[in-house]
Amino acid sequence: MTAITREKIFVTKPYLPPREEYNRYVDRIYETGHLTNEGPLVKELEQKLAEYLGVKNFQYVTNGTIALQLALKALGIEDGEIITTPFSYVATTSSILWERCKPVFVDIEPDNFTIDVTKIEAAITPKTRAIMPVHVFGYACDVEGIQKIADKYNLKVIYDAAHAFGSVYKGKSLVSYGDISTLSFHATKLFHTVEGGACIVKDEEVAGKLDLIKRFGHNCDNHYCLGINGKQSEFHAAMGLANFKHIDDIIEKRKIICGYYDRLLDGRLGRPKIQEGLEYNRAYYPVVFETEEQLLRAFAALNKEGIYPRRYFYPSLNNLPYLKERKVCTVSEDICSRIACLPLFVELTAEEAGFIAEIIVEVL
Ligand code: T4K
Repeated sequence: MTAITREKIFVTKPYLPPREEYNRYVDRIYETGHLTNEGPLVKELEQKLAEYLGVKNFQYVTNGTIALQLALKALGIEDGEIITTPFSYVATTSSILWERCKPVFVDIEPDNFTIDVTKIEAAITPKTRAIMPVHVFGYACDVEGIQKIADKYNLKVIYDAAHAFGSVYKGKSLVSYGDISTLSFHATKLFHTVEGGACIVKDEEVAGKLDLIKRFGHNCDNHYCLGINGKQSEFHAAMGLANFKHIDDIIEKRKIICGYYDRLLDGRLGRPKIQEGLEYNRAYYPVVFETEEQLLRAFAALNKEGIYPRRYFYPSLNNLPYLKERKVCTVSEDICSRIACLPLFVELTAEEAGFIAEIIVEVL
């Protein structure tokens, strides 16, 4: 194995646009003095992203967590049970708890780690208000199956689509499904605005409510309802606009790196199955080891070389220590103990991907 001297390699490295392109947007902020509160760059970014995703009622907000909280509030869900997945980043569960609702975990299906639609109905009670599935890693939930259940029981569907930017399912952006879909534009995401998020809202009236509550619930001196500050700044929008120009290139480069891993790992590790009809965005490169012990050995070997993959996601969220009730989710707990995401970012070279794969193969 060839040891190469290199900088540390983390699970991701945020894409940064050419400085002069970002500066051009920042110059506009300096010219107008409009820094936040629905400024022109926020509006321009909203319009561009809505067009790119082919959606209406696109609202750019502070981050992907507040997007989930705003979604619950805008749909009038202030208590009750929310059916959700245990296999996600903690924000999915914590946003539910923060809004004083109860997360009810339904296990995942082992093929692509999204909520197991066949187990949802059994979890519905008279207190169930909504389903909050996650298009985890950018893979598609069974959107048709989930909608059928939601219609049957009159439930709202909020997709945590934090990872789904750029994934297209059956010709439509994955974020166009559900009553509301939320996105994260955090620095670690394939498209980012440093911090940021969005809500894509189906119903016009709900969209109006969300728009109002994300800016304190008032228009000038007229106060209509309880609100919060979920607005986004012009500087964040500037980064988004500068990055947006490169989005196709970013996705293309990630595809190439995933291709290297696919070839070099050659089916030696478990990989999620891409659903028929899904054009996958390559938001992450998850791999499933045979055992947790094998994963830990691979991590030790990689860390020794300054390479830091991440245990996305661990632990299974049904085991969060601050939950009042424990529910067993066998599949999620098993996957969480054995899954990791390998480094994936535009600047990762073929040589580096090769080195990472080589270390893993040697451990296996
Ligand atoms: N729903 C889902 C399904 C989500 O995955 C997330 C967030 C949310 C909701 C909530 O969205 P936001 O409110 O965050 O918009 C990261 C992100 O902070 C988080 O946004 C993301 N999901 C989650 C999956 O990953 P950490 O704790 O792994 O971040 P951190 O700081 O350890 O970063 C990972 C690596 O990236 C670092 O080791 C180095 C590199 N890095 C990171 C940052 C922030 C850089 O090179 N530069 C940077 O600026 O959570």
